[in-house]
Amino acid sequence: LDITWFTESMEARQPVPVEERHRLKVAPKQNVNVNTIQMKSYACQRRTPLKHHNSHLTEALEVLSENAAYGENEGRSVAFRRAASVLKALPYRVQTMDELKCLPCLGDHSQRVIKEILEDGTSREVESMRQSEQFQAMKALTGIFGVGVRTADRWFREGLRSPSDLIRTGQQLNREQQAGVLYYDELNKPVTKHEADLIGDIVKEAVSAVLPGAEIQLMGGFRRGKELGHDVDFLITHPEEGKEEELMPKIISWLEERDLLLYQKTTRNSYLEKKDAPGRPPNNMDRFERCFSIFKLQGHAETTGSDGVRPSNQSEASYWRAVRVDLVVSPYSQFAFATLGWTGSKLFERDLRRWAGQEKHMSLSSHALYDSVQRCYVRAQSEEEIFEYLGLEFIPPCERNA
Ligand code: DCT
Ligand code: MG
Repeated sequence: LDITWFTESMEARQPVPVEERHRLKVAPKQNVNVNTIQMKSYACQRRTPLKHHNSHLTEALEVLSENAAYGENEGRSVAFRRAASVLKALPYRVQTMDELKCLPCLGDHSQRVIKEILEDGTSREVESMRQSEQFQAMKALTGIFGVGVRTADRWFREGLRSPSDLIRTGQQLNREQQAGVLYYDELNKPVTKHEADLIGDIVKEAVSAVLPGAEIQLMGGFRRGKELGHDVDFLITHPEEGKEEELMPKIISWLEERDLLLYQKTTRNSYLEKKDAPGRPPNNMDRFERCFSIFKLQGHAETTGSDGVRPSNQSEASYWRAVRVDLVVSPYSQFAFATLGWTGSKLFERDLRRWAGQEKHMSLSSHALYDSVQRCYVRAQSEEEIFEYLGLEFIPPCERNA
């Protein structure tokens, strides 16, 4: 999870859109069995596989989205992300602009860029953005654990461009950012599924040592079938409600005693149903007991250096790498909501909450679902039940890659 993120309040204030069913003719030459497909406008209504047919277009749109985020223009950033997401859900590779006519979420700017790529193979606007000093510096600086867009932008205006500039000029850094700079290269190297599984084994051992019977689940991108991620997310619970309270400090002590942590910051559970009234402005940050950490993953045949080779001065036994790990503890009664909320993708989650609010007059969080019409909380034991309450077809995790 990115620990610095944006608020959704602007979007939540927008008027309720009329849901449209967009029909699209599929070009017959592309070997798609159905001759019409429906593209729904909310990401949580669509099946979005991990591997899709339009990465040449979506990567460009995601650069535009990233750049808008660097400029703190969240609305614009989400708009480009939505456009990319629609293309990810298409069952074929787009070849002509005609095929896009009836698709939702494709604004003028996105269409312009898509047209350029279809005609010239590349978008000049996107390429020059990607090469720009500002884009590259913002990418490098926000790539530091603990650094958000605002801080990165301030540093950029002060002439700083990279983590080494921060060290050179002796910038004041908080504890998180110090760890971020120290382990910068490691943390920017993708985590493999294999490494995620190794960490999963360690977390399982820790959890079962301090609380027998506790359950642990791999979340985030790896639950959606990704082979690489920027971190590893775990959700922990216990079938006897209440047993999970104050579990995190015990897990952390177990890990620290074994020298398995390079950094950790634990926050306590601050969710109270009565206090966190559903009328509050939507905030996508949940309040579970959680730990943002950096694991010290000990040497293993596949945990190699950034060039794919284990550093020659380190034997297998002494080699280790730094990996970002998020641990979250949920009470059993909230586990289904926590599972849904921590599976992602971010856009899928965002649209689930938007769907709940705008189409169903409900308020969804990683803790609960509140029905504003009936004025009551809706309880659920599984993700399937939550989709059903929301009037949505169940989408399995591997198709939530919006
Ligand atoms: N999440 C969310 N809204 C956010 C950030 C996160 O709903 N603004 C949820 C969805 C995914 C989950 O938390 C974990 O977050 P990340 O680790 O940032 O995402 P990921 O999908 O696991 O991506 P990666 O593979 O890069 O870790
Ligand atoms: Mg993740």
